[in-house]
Amino acid sequence: MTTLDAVALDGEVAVFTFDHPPVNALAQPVRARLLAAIEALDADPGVRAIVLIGHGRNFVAGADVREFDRPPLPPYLPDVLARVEACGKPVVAALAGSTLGGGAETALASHYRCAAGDLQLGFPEVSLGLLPGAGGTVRLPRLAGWQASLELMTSGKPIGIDRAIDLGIVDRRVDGDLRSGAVAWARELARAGTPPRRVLELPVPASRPAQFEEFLRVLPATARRLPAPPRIVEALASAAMLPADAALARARALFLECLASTESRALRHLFFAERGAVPDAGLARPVGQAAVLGAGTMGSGIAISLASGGIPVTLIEAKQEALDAGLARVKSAIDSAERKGRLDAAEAAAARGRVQGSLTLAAVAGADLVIEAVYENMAVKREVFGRLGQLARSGAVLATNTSTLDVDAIAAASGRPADVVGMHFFSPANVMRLVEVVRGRESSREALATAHAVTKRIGKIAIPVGNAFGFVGNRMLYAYGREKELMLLEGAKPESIDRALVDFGMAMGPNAVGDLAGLDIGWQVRKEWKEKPDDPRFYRASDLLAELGRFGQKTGRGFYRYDGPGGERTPDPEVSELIRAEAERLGVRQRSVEPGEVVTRCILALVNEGARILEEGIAASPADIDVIWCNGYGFPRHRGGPMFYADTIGLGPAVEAIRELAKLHGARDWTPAGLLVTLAGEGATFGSWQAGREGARDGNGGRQA
Ligand code: T1G
Repeated sequence: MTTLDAVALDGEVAVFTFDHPPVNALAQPVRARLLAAIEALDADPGVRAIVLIGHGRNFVAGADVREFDRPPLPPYLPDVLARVEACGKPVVAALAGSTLGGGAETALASHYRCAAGDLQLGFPEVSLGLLPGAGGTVRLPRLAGWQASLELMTSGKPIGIDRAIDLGIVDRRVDGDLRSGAVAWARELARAGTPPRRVLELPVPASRPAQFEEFLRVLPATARRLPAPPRIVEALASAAMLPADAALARARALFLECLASTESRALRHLFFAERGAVPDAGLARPVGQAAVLGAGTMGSGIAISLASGGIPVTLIEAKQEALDAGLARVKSAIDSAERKGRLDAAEAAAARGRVQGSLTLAAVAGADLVIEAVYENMAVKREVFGRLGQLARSGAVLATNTSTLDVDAIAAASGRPADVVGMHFFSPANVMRLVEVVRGRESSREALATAHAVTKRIGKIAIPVGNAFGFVGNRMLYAYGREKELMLLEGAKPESIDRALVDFGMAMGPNAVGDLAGLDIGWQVRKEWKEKPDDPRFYRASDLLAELGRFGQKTGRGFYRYDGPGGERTPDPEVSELIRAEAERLGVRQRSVEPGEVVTRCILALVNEGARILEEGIAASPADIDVIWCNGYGFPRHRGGPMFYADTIGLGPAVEAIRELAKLHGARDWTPAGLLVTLAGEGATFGSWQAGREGARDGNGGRQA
């Protein structure tokens, strides 16, 4: 597309269209086209006003994030936007859909802004470890004030048209055709001789220097520790204190500091890793109706996700009271989503209307997709799939939500294993965005593609995994947990282990997570787990507490006590005493365990197990493992996931550290994975290894399901 292609004349009004699929990102060619167009139109006597508009449903979703990992190419966005603002004729930005980051900054550099009702305007740079680097921190406050600018840029959350108008960012709403509405307004401005209104020339709103320190102080500690949020506040404070040019230069310098940070590289890595294409998308079968077996916590959570995602669902249970409880959970979750504005009234009503209950398994007959979420027991699941294989219509996809059991054994019971896949949702299923889509030995590409497509359709992230004990996430969790359990026996307190990992960035410590999920769950799984390591210390602390009925939050006691007035979590010295006695019985000498050791052992256990999983092909890429751990297990996003993190510490040092741990704790758990040793030996990274494989694969046809 040439500059001329991007420009159309409508009388004395020129319309520049951003047309760069899929989201009109401001890639280098787009920036060059915009700059050339503005210079040409500004000099063209026949043009008296300019409209900027996006092709398709979005205005502009920001800079092209892919370019941030390459050497920067001119023209640079700040310069392009300075030229837009300097234009001698009114520039009207016609906004719709995603108007984000550099797209919002382009709107602010324009002289007037109108928008359609579906506007989503925001500054999501912070979620990429960045800050608005093209003048947004200097222009936005001149329209919206300091507080709103601080909130918009540190939260990254978009706002709708009403709020954008209230804040003075958008001047007017256009109902009906946005383009003709914008052109009409631009013509009106031109004929009225209305001069350009440059935001940088607007007065700087009054501010209190303390205002910025105060805002920083109330930011969550986790945000304050990251590079971007404090720099956003500093860039805004500079805009309050310095002349515009100096403030723009300061913001650019802070932007470049963020861009070079490991945290931003990690977040950009996850941005693209979470947006992988649906494998074999063309093979996916249509899903107009779904059924969920089991209305427990997982089943009802899955039903909520399907219904909120637009898919009618029948929730099936054996007993009336269980069904009623499940339907009540569905209703209250949709009600709360409406209260919190995640669904508007119409969407909430539609979602409620899509859920119905049934007490007969035969109700699956009308479903294109059946998701089983019954009790985690092989015999129970095989019995259910035996009947499902008979009752479900041919071509229907049969998914099991098992988190640890053998999908092939379950599939075999159905008599139609090609239609069977695993769809491993994470609790709470209506909140957690991750689904491990498990390919069984005989799962068909159609069935897998259907599971991936439905997962994306309901707004979740589908990651393909192989059928092995614990698939990817839980298998790595066992290695991570193995180390924390050993350190408990070696003398570390549950709360100090959790503190060390939370300080590393984990959303929650493993002992608190155990109490939340219920220590009885893992205990049951381990009792059925035939191949578990033959080591009396293996998960001995958790099993001991479970044997004593300390299941965690659900019994008021687990690794912590929850029986205080507010039910808040408090350390329980009795637990350390119970574990000390058990350690003595097992002959484990207790000692002090430093936080650094906790992090090293738990995180390297993840990395090493992740490498083994890649060797076995249970995960398709290191990036997939990172997405699983950041979306399913609370691994810190600013560290990019376990495999990306390993690349940041270096695979050589990681292998050395693992070999040191082998000397201290034995080679059984601490033999470095072959892949890790190979890559370390080559001075390579998981990232370069993946890129090499993708390069080879793209040579022969994309991501395997
Ligand atoms: N750059 C490059 N590719 C992008 C992109 C971007 N900004 N946004 C989306 N894509 C690709 C994405 O990888 C996927 O590709 C496809 O578009 C569809 O995306 C200077 C520094 C706009 C709300 O952070 O939030 O501006 O997988 O699956 O669900 O100050 O994409 O098909 O090959 O997400 O409809 C700030 C990021 C950049 C917005 C659409 N902007 N994008 O959601 O589709 S930094 C952002 C989104 C910046 C300035 C700073 C969402 C969306 P593929 P998708 P979607």
